[in-house]
Amino acid sequence: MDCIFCKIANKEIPSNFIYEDENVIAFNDLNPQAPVHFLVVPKKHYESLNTIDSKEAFADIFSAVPKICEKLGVKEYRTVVNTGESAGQSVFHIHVHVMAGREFTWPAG
Ligand code: DGP
Repeated sequence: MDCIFCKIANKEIPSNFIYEDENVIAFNDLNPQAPVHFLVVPKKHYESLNTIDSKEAFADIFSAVPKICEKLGVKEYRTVVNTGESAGQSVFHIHVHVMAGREFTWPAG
């Protein structure tokens, strides 16, 4: 399967991880939308939120977010999970965007 985030997770593409544990990695977004903008990505390939098949996978991904934020000294942040093309998903390996360091508006664009 030709998946850029699988290649990053497998270290086929060198990347600076800001976090790694048994199941999850995090790295800075290539196209940052805020002073802090990183992605939390499971090592296992799931196309999107719609195809996650275990509570453990949800827990692994989302429990990493506050851990990483604490490590970075980030207390307030926006999390985004784009699901499907019309919602803005461009990489079809689930990831949580975590953005901080500026004011965010609502509704999201
Ligand atoms: P989304 O549009 O929600 O699927 O977000 C995909 C994000 O992934 C987008 O903000 C840009 C980022 N991205 C895509 N390819 C790479 C890459 O090779 N390295 C990094 N660090 N980020 C990437």
